[in-house]
Amino acid sequence: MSHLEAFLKAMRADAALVHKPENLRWLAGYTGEGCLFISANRRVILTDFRYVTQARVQSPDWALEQVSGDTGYPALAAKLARAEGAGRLWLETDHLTYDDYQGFAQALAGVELLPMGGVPERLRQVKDAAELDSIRRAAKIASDAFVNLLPRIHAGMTERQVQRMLEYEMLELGSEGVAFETIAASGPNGALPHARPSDRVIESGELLTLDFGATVNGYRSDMTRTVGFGKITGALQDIYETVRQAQQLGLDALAAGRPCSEIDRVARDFIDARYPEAFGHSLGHGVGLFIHEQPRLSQRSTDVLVPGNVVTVEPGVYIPDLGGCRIEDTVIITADGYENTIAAPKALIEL
Ligand SMILES: [Mn+2]
Repeated sequence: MSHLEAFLKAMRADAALVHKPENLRWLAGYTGEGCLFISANRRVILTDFRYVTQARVQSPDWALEQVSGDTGYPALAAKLARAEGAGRLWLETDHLTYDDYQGFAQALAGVELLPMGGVPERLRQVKDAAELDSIRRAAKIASDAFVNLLPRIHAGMTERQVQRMLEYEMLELGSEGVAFETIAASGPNGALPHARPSDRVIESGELLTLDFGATVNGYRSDMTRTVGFGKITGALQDIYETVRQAQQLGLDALAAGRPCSEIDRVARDFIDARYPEAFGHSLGHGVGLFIHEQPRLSQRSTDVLVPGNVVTVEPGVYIPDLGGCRIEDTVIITADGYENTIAAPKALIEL
């Protein structure tokens, strides 16, 4: 079943307006601006002059409606909904601004507007073969870029210098861009899970956490490695070893049919016993066209893993003023376990 067929089935007889760029790509293969009108009988790309040719090439099976000075998106959507006799229209209320929503509500007076409620998000959880192939390629690019980077970085460089070299390497290896803003956190900055790279000079005896990803056909990879500079001893060495073991325990726990909350629990209990309060985020998340997708490996998740899920496993330990460590792979859930898309080593590297 194509993505569009699965979506139509989930929407039953209702019509939908789709705005998230990633969902435009997922449903129509279209990467320009605008939105989609989808009903049982019609699939239409609504866009402006700049994207008309692109839409025709990328989505030849879709009709096109062009906005103009007098006719904006709400008026076009209303015209299509009326022509289809749509009584109900699903909208991505978790994406539209309040003003956008008001505009559609006004133009679509008489049509019942419903929140799409995560329907595409639920359907995107299971990736097809082409999607898995793109994610594998994005993962290999990031992993290879990291391995290529190692002999070229050393104490005395800044976080930003390392970030630039890593991103350049991913682009050279074929990434369309970065999957998200690269994190490069050295020394005490490592205690901030989402530290922005700074001009801080990395010193010998410190850890550096690099969290980064590549993009292929819009699909992302996500990985984290923490590396040492000079000799890593004492508390930092213990932290690294704890995170490395917790990550392996999390990976070992992955299995189709297993609740996501259980996977999180296995890694969390191991860390909590050694570093209470030091692992304050969830173990992992789905990855695809968005860097953060369903399912989540977290205590609150009610999801159960199924083959075709793509999730990260990324425990961390963060100690204020001292530093931190996180290790992350992107993995594909299979019928008999998992496939790790990231090949880069995880033993402590001392550069
Ligand atoms: Mn991640």
